[in-house]
Amino acid sequence: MIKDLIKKELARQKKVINLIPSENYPSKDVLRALGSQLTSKYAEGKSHQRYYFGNKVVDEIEDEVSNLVYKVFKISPKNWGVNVQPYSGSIANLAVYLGVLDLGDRVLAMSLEQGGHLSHGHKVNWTGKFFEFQHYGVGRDGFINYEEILVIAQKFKPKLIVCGATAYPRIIDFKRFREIADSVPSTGSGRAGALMMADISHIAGLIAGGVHPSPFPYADVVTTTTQKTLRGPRGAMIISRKDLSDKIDKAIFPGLQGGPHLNVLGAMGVALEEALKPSFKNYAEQVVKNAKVLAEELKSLGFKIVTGGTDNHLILVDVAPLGLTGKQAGEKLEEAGVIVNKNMIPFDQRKPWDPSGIRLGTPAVTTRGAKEKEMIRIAKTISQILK
Ligand code: DSN
Repeated sequence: MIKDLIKKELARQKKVINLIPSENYPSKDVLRALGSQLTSKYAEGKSHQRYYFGNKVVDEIEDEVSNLVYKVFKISPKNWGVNVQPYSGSIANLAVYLGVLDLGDRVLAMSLEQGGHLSHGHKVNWTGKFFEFQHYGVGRDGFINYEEILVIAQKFKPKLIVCGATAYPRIIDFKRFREIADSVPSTGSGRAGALMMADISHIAGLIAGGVHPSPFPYADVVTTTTQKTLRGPRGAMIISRKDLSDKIDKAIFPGLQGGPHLNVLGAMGVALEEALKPSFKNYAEQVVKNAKVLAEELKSLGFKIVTGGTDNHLILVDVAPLGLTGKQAGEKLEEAGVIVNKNMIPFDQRKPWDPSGIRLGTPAVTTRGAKEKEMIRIAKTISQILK
């Protein structure tokens, strides 16, 4: 029975060391909200403008979740609109494109192969089919090369520049992206400058905890999932400049979605309340400290770390020098109870199904209380297993 399989999965989760950087363990309160009666209500439409009745309490919940978003990211409702209804990050990103662009418009984003995301216009993703994407990557050293992006942007003249990544271990310079977006020359039809969207799905919790710079002083739109470093349920949100938010809201509903998943929305609110506590700041700080120690320790054990280290919660390891592929390394680690994901490394000659790297992260183990001492043990364990 499914309930037995859920118990089995819980037992697995308790037994392993989870180093997947996009996973985390939400609190019991978040889980309770997810499993609450909120799941049974329909609330199509925006708060206070619903197509169903019986939504007085739900309106209060959605309003409060939005208020919490403003508080957590220290932004004002005067300048920003918040949509907490997207079912996932991919839908949120697609909704932004559909809201602010016309089909076929040009977008510049980070390539999946060098750290981006499928929904940043990969050719197998609908975002890549609906719009004309060009991609930037990283330099040979693994760092984003802003000069190169500037050159591409000047030539390509995108209407939107997307920044944000799923496999980039360094600080993202949002100010620099703003400058690049502002420098995009006119296309001839009068438009100069590009919109800037920051997909902060991986680092939202770090931004909330004050350990990564915020995109809000610079971006026009920010999207994020809520289940990663933010430690909430599987869901997403879009925060956009006031003059853009109406079109984006319409792209979510009725454009792409039906009724919001209110249990997720409630759970998101609980996670945001938790993110406002001083203990969350400590958590975010510890996530980064742990990642730095893990990277340093692996390096001292002879591992090849992309960019030589990390500024955030994740580490990319090139396992080719060990005579292994990412798939082989991941399988060996799983056999020993250490869970990672295989990942392309910049300029990888191998394919995504069996690339040259693995991606490690500290959000989940930090939630379980791991500190620097444990990270040193984990690095040694990884080394023993892979060597
Ligand atoms: N799949 C997520 C990750 O692991 O980074 C991004 O959607």
